[in-house]
Amino acid sequence: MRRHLLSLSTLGITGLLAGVGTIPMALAQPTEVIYRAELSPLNPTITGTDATGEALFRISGDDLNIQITMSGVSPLIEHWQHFHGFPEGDRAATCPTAKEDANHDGIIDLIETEPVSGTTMVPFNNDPVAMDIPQNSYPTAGDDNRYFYERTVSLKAMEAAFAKQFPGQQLDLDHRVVYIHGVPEATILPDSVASLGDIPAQVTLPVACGKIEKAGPGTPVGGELEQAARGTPVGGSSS
Ligand SMILES: [Cu+2]
Repeated sequence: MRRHLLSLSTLGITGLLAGVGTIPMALAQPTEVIYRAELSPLNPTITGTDATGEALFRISGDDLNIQITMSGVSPLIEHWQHFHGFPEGDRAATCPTAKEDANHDGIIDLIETEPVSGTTMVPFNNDPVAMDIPQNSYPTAGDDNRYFYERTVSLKAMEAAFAKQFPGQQLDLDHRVVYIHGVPEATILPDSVASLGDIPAQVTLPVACGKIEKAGPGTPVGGELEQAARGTPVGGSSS
């Protein structure tokens, strides 16, 4: 009987040790969390093209890697791009539909997006953490109507800058929407198209939007669109 008890406890300790042994192994592998937005065209009658693309947010340790791949955007101009959301409460932003064209001019301008999308929050320019929106370091599309944008920022620095600007809010990526803006300066827009302050409406006109969602395991990332936007020749010869 005594021997039996002893052997049980020995087994218990062995099992415990085996369990402890696996924990450091699991921690050693930093897990990547991925959020993704599929961007659909807005105001295609103005742009004359369907601006589509993908935004990816990869979080690994303190790295927040942001990649935005667009095609069908107006060429050779800078495209402002941000995530928008609600600065109060925990309401999730959504992309506008035709219903949001409040003044029925056939165009969804930036101001008309606010009831469903909230406000401009984080810029995807040279320095997202600076959170400086009206600034000319956004990506410029090539003459093939495409661009690829990528930045890696410190997640902690981004969260701190965000909390400072929007007290009580967290990044909450899956409550936000990504917007791509911009048509050429010469684009004629009716006076009914509103913008922000004295920024020309051509700069802020939304051309694509996508809701950010947490990507499940096995979600394809960096697909054909990204490859196409990078200009990788398909079946052709590289110079
Ligand atoms: Cu925006």
